[in-house]
Amino acid sequence: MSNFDELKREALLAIQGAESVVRLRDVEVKYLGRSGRLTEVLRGLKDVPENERKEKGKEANALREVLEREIAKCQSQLQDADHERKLAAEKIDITRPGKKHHKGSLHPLTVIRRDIEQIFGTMGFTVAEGPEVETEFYNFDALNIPADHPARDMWDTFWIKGKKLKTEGKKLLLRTHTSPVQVRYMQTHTPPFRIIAPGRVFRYEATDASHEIQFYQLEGLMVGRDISLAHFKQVMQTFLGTLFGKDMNVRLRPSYFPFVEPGAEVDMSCVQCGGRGCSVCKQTGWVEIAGAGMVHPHVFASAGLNPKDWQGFAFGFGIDRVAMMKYKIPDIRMFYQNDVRFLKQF
Ligand code: YSA
Repeated sequence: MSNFDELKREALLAIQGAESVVRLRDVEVKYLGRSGRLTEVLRGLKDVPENERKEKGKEANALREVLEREIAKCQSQLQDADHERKLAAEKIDITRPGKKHHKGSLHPLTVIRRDIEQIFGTMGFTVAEGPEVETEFYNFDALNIPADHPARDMWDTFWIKGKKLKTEGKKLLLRTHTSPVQVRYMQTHTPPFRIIAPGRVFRYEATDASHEIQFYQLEGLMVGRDISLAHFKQVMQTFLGTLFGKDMNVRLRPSYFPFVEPGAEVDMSCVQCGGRGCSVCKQTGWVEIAGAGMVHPHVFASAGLNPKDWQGFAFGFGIDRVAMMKYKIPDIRMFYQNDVRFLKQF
């Protein structure tokens, strides 16, 4: 059976010479595939004289088994070698410095708004909201500022041209303060209540280090049977003391807003110099932080509440200005420039 010996020798050489799994597969196809050399031999057995056929068939099958076994053995060796090579190539050097993944962060105005909401939350205040596109009625009239009132000049307004609200026949505007939320809330809720209303407001003003044309305010309102300015001062003291530290002092100065009587301006001791006097507080030791007062009877009336039954205080401050003091930021415009170098510090 020199044919079989020759075939075996040739096939074994080819198997041992295969340097990869792919090459080995080629060898397998060449000898054992459907048109492979040994397969052809097996197929040709039908033409072999009958007395030899059995013997040749046996030998051919034995050769097939040998080749299959050798191929399997060689395949497993090649796979092991492949695996080893891969492991060596992909070896992880755990001493190398890692890749830094930059994490996004909340905007400083969001951080401070959440902190402020949390502090007022501990005093029982809930959060209310109102629309940024407001009617002249809620932004002015309902707050005791009729069309011909000189106090309208206190707020430089972006009016929305050509739009009228059918129900009230009043012009639309971008709200100049969050005070309209007071009226909207009182119209739909029965006292006693205490709310804060943070939100975006708009003013037609020239910008500088402390003025933006759009910024954030936070309105506060507390109404009950016997709420007084003494309650207000304590609420402010607690709020500012928690946000800026226990040494913070608060004072009220008489002021004027059409929607409160009496009206007040709230000052806090300067965080920059601790009240000793510096350029931030213009050497006074105090920084103005909010407008406030006792809700005017006309405002109660325009919200449908009887001013003889209810009294309360309201206040409003600029969230941006509070954030500037808290984080010692010199220019309000930095909040809106989207400079990642600035934003990623928070
Ligand atoms: C007063 C009495 C109340 O009972 C209730 C609320 C108020 C506040 C009133 N609605 C108001 O808007 N007053 S204000 O015109 O003096 O603005 C309040 C605060 O907004 C200011 O103290 C300041 O912190 C901030 N602010 C005003 N104009 C700004 C500004 N912040 C940034 N850019 C501007 N252009």
